[in-house]
Amino acid sequence: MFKTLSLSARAETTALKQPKEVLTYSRTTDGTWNTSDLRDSASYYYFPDSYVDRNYDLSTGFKNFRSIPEEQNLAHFPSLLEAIQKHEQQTGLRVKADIVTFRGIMTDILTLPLNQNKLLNFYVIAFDGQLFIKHDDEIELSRRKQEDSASAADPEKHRHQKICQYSGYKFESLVTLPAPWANCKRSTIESRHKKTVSNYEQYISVVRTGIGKVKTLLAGEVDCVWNYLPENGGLTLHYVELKTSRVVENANQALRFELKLFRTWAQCFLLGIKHVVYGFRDDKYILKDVEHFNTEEIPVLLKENSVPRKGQSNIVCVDALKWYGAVLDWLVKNVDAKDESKAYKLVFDSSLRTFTLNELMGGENKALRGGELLTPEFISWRRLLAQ
Ligand code: 0WD
Ligand code: CA
Repeated sequence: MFKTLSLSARAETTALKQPKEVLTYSRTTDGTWNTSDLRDSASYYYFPDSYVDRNYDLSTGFKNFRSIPEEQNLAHFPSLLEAIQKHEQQTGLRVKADIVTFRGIMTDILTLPLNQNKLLNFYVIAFDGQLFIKHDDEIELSRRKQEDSASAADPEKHRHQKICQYSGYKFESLVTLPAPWANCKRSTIESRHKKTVSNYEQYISVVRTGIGKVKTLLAGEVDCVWNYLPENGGLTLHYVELKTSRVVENANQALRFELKLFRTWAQCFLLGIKHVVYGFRDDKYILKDVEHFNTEEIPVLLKENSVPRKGQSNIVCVDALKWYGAVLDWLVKNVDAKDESKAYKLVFDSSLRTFTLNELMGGENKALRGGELLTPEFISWRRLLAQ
């Protein structure tokens, strides 16, 4: 089987569901996953405006960065499925969704109309009436290695790129606290700039949401909490996405920033995250400014406040949503959620400007159902639940 969807496809309506957090889980400082639903592993935003005058250097500590190896930093299905299973064991019900996947995959699809050079490669399988989608990790890893070795040819540039990457994590560790402000010691707050930076810890929120008739269950990394976490309901409205960017000084940089802001909007919109905080650094990695955006105001900013784009129209978020709606609709129509004998590759090829869905004929189906995506534990659990 071979099906295609043109990049010009748009859904007629984009009826949206308010995202609702179902569960959370986390990656700990040693890189292991804690799939018990522990909200206390979240960190909290605290960075008063006046702290900007302190001219923090976001490259400080670069040499001591505790950086998780790339092979361990892939979107990890076994831990997601374990967390879902624990949640279902508590409720006694299967989570309702047509598609279960990581938010990053959906961000790639949603932003595709404005990022058409991107190559996308995902696996899709149906299990227990739901579709599960994951990255092709091999392609993802080799793409990253290639990018890295290409830039390694110019050591200075390579170092700059590495420090820029680091500065994002440094910014996170500078503006967050391990607990709400009132529960932190003054010394914890004031020594944050000296802390060793690590990207091992992650807090993942799993959210039920959807577009049109398609219901999704998306797992995404959340950076921190804005103020406090309510007992129940509206949790994602209290989350923050942290970003860093170079200070914007000319029209070209403004254009690039708009595209970044668009991608950030997509990322936050999908999980229902309300707050975005950008740290702006100069070429010497000094933090010059910190700006807060409400996710819902970003589409208005992009539409009305846009820098002229050469021969291109403004960034229209609702158009991207119509595309996203069309893709999900097409997927659930073309993959039979009850047919567990098949596996598919979902590929976007920029030269053809189409998505293709190919049925895989090799050993992929067996591998994906034997640990590469589904785990034996999760399969047994769902069989038990269905009885
Ligand atoms: O390529 C990787 N290493 C990826 C890892 C790609 C996509 C996801 N992931 C992992 C994440 O680390 C997390 O454990 O999957 C899980 C869920 O992620 P998600 O929320 O679906 O991923 P996404 O929305 O793409 O990115 C969220 C964060 C990033 O934050 P920023 O502020 O940079 O968007 O996941 C991390 C990163 O912290 N992340 C990556 N880290 C290193 N290399 C990468 C990457 N290529 N992609 C995402
Ligand atoms: Ca972030």
